[in-house]
Amino acid sequence: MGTMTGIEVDGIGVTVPEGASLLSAVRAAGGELPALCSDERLSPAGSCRTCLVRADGQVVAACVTPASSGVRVEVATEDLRQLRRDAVQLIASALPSRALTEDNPSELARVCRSLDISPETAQGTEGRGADDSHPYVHLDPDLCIACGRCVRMCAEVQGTFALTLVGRGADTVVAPGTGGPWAESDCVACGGCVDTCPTGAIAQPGPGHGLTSAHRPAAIRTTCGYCGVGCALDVVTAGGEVTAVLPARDGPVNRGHACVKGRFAHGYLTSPERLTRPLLRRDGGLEPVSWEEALGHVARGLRAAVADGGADAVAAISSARATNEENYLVQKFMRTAIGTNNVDNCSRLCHSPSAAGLTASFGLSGGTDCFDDVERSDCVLVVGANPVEAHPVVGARLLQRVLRGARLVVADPRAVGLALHADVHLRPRPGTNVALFHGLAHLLLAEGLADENFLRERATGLPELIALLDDYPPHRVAEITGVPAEDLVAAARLYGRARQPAIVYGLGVTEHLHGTDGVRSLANLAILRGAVGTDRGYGVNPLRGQNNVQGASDMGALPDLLPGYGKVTDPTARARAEAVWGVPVPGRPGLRIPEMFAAARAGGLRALWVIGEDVCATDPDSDRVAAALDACPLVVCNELFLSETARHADVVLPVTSWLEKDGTFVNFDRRFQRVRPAVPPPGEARSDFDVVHALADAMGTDLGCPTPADTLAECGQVAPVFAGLSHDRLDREGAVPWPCPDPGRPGKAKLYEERFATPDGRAHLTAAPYLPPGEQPDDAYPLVLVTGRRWAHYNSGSMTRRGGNLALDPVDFLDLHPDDALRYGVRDGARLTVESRHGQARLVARISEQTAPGQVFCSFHFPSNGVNRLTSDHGDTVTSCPEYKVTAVRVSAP
Ligand SMILES: Nc1nc2c(c(=O)[nH]1)N[C@H]1C(S)=C(S)[C@@H](COP(=O)(O)OP(=O)(O)OC[C@H]3O[C@@H](n4cnc5c(=O)[nH]c(N)nc54)[C@H](O)[C@@H]3O)O[C@H]1N2
Ligand SMILES: Nc1nc2c(c(=O)[nH]1)N[C@H]1C(S)=C(S)[C@@H](COP(=O)(O)OP(=O)(O)OC[C@H]3O[C@@H](n4cnc5c(=O)[nH]c(N)nc54)[C@H](O)[C@@H]3O)O[C@H]1N2
Ligand SMILES: [Mo]
Repeated sequence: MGTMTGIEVDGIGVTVPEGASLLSAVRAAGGELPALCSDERLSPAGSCRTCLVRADGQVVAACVTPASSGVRVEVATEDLRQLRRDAVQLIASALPSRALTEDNPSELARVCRSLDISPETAQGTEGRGADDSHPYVHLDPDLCIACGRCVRMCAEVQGTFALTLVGRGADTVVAPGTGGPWAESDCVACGGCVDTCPTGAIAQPGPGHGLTSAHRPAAIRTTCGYCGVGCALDVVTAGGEVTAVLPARDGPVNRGHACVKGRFAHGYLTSPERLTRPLLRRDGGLEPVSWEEALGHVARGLRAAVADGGADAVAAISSARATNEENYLVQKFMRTAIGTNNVDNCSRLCHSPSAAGLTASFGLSGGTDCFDDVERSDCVLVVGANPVEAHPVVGARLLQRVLRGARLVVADPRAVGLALHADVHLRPRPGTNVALFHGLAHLLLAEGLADENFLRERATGLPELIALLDDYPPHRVAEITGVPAEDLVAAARLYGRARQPAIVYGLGVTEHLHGTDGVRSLANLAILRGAVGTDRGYGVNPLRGQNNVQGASDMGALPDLLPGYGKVTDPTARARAEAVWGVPVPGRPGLRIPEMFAAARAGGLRALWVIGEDVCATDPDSDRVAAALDACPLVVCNELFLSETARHADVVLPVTSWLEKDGTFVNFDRRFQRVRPAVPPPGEARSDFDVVHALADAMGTDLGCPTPADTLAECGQVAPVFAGLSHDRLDREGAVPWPCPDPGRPGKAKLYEERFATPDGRAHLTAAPYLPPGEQPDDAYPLVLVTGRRWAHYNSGSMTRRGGNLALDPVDFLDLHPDDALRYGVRDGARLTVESRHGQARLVARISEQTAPGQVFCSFHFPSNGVNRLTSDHGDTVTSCPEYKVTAVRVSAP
């Protein structure tokens, strides 16, 4: 806690943090001041002169005057009131009358009402012309008061610098920096300008027009259901529909910020394509039926599958989009009602190598530090992650840290996002991370930058690693990775000499043939530096992907692990679950997702329940996934939409999404947060929670856990690391990280301060050699395709393609370097056929230097284009995570 300062406001003593402004001191003392150019999220501007007070006799703008010790502030005297009123009146008088209509929710209109400034004051003219080119952000320049809050929000919080003030004097207004219409600007629709604008000059169209996080009607607090950042959002509704989704200023991770998905991409809720009734396959087609009939069919099918092939002939893919409670219930259903460990989740496709690698190196399956700490680091190493697009609120916080002086090393083959701000940008060939990390480790040791005490007292494996690193001098690593030796040296020095370095990484590390080796050899760097489990750094932190992929795994929706990561092969862990569940738990690990498909194709898997994962679109080598589903006698799919997978199902069950359900999610830095229903489900859709219960009912079993709150409580009995968590506690405290064994004590945000959670209490260095990726280019397939994310769409795109985001990013591009465009005769914008050894896709060429020569990049957000027909079934040798990041392809333009 910082030092406090005592001051006096209208004769009453108040204490505020040192450095606070008079404005915040007055507000802390319960006083009200208009402050039209001020927002607590931004640096003060002091330009509007509406927050005038007297400090030790001088009239000053409270927002820019520091509350220095002992100062006497006058606020409520009549002359000051008049001065403030005059200032507001002057601003309001320049605006057209619509600025002050009676029910106007804008900050200016409210301030005018509180100061008894009549609506007739607004006498300004119209005529600057509106810009409604963008689906989510409309500009009405006639309402602009040039306070600059939007410009500062875009620069100081979001870091996009898309806005500027243009014109002179009274004609100054905000405009996109690129000059043209808003839709063609650099805006990434984070909604920051909309949320800070005090007049409604920048506002979202539709019923949420003019609502902001400062002034809104009653709202439901929930946690975003897109990516794993875990933004706290306030959902305003009317008549059972969402009016606006606003960023919560007290959100522990987002702190009043959000992105284009959480903030605006809720149009899918009311899409006419939403599933509202169960569907059953009859005579080849899917037909609407009652819940009773659908569930009866599934129950009979599951019984038949068990009768024909035993319990292991049934499998379930649980959903990282769904809540903890839903995932807990799914794995409990599979383990107790069916009697199999055949349950997995999309962590398999994503960060399973993180789970395996971090557990092997440090002991627990999660990031080592909390993001608030990572943000304090003086040198961040961002590896194979593109947070500016994939975790925008984290990307924005990292960018601000870098703009304020932290050093940044980015390791990514592409020149995107944070790479543009990096001190050193390492561009390894896709699939060569292990060599890259060993090269850095070699240099840390060679330059004497390792922490010898830490290595002696808290780590093992050093001699083996030293022996291995002999093979990774900079020139050899440069040959393997394509990264110049001097860049390696510069990066090793930045990371090695920093006071408190931090590592943040993504799928560019995990989605490889040797993804787990990648995670472990990256963890080596933090161990060598003693920058994990100490105050000398902030560890190794995966940017987990889905809203609840951490939680789905925490809850035991995994074939080898029970809730809380007890191994199914460990009799003690099983006994703990059995004591709570009252039935024996099978001791043999179940099938992983790719093994489920293989078993289905081979005829051994007789029923597959797919909950919220579009496996036919997002799993690799998708023609073979579809073949697996077609070979399986019963495929059941819980979905919001008729996804590619649902089209192959025998029964489709309509379910609710995050804005319609109750429970909890765990975000990327291990925080549990509440999810609350804001709108009712469409038609007959039910939550996955209710569907699992209803199916258990139809099978004649009772899973217990009648409510989500009871479910989390039961999970705490099975898994001691969650025993201190409950819905009540989260309702009171907001966010609580695990491990959290005790209801009376805080969870642990930073891990391993006393000891590592490995059996010997030490951090384990690995000495895994570099091995090449599973796919190599050749004459027939000369290019390396990397797949990943784009900012406006989310995974299969099932939600983001149904709403305004489609207008922001309407087609799927293949990025290729100008040299390759020339070599293969490809024009910008040409329709391309892309072929791999596994299949074919159709994309639109975009020529850019973001990708290196010989490499191409695309997303997988438009399943109909068939990107995952291209990707192979190679998987991480430890966890089977697909090698999505390396596929040899060729392109042709017809
Ligand atoms: N807008 C948006 N946000 C999302 C998602 C989305 O679909 N859209 N999905 C969510 C999910 S499920 C996840 S898991 C996360 C993923 O978030 P990220 O991990 O950030 O996502 P990606 O874009 O798949 O991959 C990250 C980077 O890895 C780089 N890369 C590829 N190969 C290599 C390599 O060999 N070495 C190195 N060093 N880098 C490499 C790629 O160029 C890419 O820029 O995002 C989440 N957030
Ligand atoms: N080529 C390539 N492919 C990839 C990747 C890559 O980098 N490259 N990344 C992989 C990664 S990291 C991941 S995580 C996967 C993601 O792949 P998926 O999990 O398949 O993708 P999503 O679109 O997030 O969600 C799947 C489905 O869940 C539905 N849904 C949403 N909310 C709910 C809910 O609450 N309940 C239920 N029952 N359904 C719901 C959506 O409508 C959607 O159809 O994709 C993988 N595929
Ligand atoms: Mo993911």
